[in-house]
Amino acid sequence: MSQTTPTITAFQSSPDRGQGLARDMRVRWALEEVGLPYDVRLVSFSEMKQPAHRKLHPFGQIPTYEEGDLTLFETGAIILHIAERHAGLLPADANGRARAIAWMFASLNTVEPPIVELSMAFILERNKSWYEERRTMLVDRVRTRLEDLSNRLGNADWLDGAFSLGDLMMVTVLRRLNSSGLLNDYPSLCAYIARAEARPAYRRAFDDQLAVFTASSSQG
Ligand code: GTB
Repeated sequence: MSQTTPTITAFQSSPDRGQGLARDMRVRWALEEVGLPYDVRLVSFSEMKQPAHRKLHPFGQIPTYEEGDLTLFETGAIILHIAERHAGLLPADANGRARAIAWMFASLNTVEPPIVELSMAFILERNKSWYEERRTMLVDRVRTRLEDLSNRLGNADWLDGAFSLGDLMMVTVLRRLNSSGLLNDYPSLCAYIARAEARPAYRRAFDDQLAVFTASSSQG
């Protein structure tokens, strides 16, 4: 069966300055894990809101995924699509697959929301008089998730047996806390992230998105 080379979209100039925190990183990493070559179309913030891009992504965001006559948005859907068609991100047995998918949803629905809320509060509310009080509450919510995740991971390498799309998504979610210092209290989670970042597929994806940022910043 011939495989159409997929095209994803990514920020022309990522606000994270190439730290691999924008969500195209997840898709790049998944594609690298399964060994599928891909093209990248870079879009500016204004292009993202134009009708042409909104046809691909109703909310005017990145990443999108185009493969033949299929267009997808939402990183969870994109990564599941890749994992279902190519070996490397899901276990062979049906129950193991279901559990790996549950971990992917847990990363997106249970762990990511409080992390995003904390970072959005910093971006949008840090000059408000009540910010410190709100931050304390948001940090507590994040810590609750980190504590529970750390307890479940224990000394294991990955969340449920072999590395899966659940780990891939969870690690990209946790990395958003890098600059907060909150991860430092959870050595097993730090080791988990480091283990994932040492994977050759992760390195290739990271280097590729960094090269995009480096090129965009050298163009002034
Ligand atoms: N739920 C969607 C998915 O998983 O695909 C969320 C997609 C999304 O949030 N896309 C963001 C976007 O396009 C980019 S990744 N934003 C532009 C807009 O909404 O107008 C979010 C992101 C952006 C920047 C950083 N950073 O600088 O650290 C981190 C994460």
